Amino acid sequence: MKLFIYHTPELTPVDKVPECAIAVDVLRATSTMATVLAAGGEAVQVFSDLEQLIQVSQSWPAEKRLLAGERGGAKVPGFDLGNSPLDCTPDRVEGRRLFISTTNGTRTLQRVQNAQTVIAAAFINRGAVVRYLLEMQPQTVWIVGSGWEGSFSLEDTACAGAIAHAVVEQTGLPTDEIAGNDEVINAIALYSQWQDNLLGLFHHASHGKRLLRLECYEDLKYCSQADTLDVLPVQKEPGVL
Ligand code: 3SL
Repeated sequence: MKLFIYHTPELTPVDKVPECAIAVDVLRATSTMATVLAAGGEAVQVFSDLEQLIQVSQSWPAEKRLLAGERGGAKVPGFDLGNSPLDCTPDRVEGRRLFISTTNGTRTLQRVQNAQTVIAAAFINRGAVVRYLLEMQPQTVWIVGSGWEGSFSLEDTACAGAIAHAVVEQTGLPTDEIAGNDEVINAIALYSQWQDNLLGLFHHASHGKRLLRLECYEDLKYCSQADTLDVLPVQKEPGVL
């Protein structure tokens, strides 16, 4: 198995498709998706465009759908939910499909949707993702951070590093054998430095600071927990997990 880490979706090669692509948007899209599915959501369907989301969701029974929209960290007016994983309680999401559009995370999933297997990962479900990799042994794995509007974000690269770190540890293989690009070495180093204080890392991250200004401290705290949900959000059809 070779792992390749890309800090943003824009950095992924355009002429290749990996066997397995893992989209990461720790703050907060992939954390929210994992939470919805762990809470009994029927599925999560992702959109980059809000108008398209509204149109497609209308073909779904009203009592079986939830519309989640975030722009700039804030809830889109008129939508049921923003992008806080803490709003995705079982009583709210069970049996319902979440139609979601966020600034960066949903774009990452769309960018890699042609891979044979597409997974959404965050710190909270890192263990389930690593277990999948070790069981299925895909040859080529891309771990793609969402960043913020095309630029690097600390928390996504640290999460990519957390996945790579666990693969190295649990296979016992040398890092150089697992690493398909230099970003893997770099991301493992970042994660290793902060693994005991992920919430502290989020306080340094520009998007962490943005969310703190929006009074989302509890979201940061929730998303900084590692391996709390045993859920593997895997794509069933393009754009649907
Ligand atoms: O960029 C995204 O996709 C979102 O996760 C951003 S936010 O955390 O909802 O602000």
